[in-house]
Amino acid sequence: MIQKEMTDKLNKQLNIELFSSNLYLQISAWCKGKGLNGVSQFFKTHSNEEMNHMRRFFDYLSDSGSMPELEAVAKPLILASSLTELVKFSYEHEKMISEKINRLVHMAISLQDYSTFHFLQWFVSEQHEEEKVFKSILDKISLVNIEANGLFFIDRDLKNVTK
Ligand code: OFO
Repeated sequence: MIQKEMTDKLNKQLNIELFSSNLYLQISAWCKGKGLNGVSQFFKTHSNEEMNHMRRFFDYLSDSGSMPELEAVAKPLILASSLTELVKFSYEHEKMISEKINRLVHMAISLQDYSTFHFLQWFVSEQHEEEKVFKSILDKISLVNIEANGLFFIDRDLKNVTK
């Protein structure tokens, strides 16, 4: 049985993952509206991954005898007006998530909850990968002239990106 303090925080993270899934799904629609079908597909796939993250928290809580609690999800706001800004925005979002996962890890250690500590290790690696993916897209964008043909190449490239 997980301690209440830890359960509350895991449940909070479950709902943040749900928000992340909606955020990336909304971003995929934003991209499609601008004709960026490859980028749109990339973000749709990413949205599915976030939903899987949510389910991991859901199952862990449930399997540990705690009640997962789904909450109302905030409307996702996209604070970007170009592809570069959009990827930076997503990168910042992932860095924020990594910080939250790290705080959960700290809490699990301080409560001597080694089961939760072990569960969270997957997320520590996952966040490392996600930050790497968004950083690598930003690096690619900086290599091409995004205002000219670069947008076409980035769109084509992202269609095939999987983590
Ligand atoms: Fe983007 O990894 Fe979950 O939130």
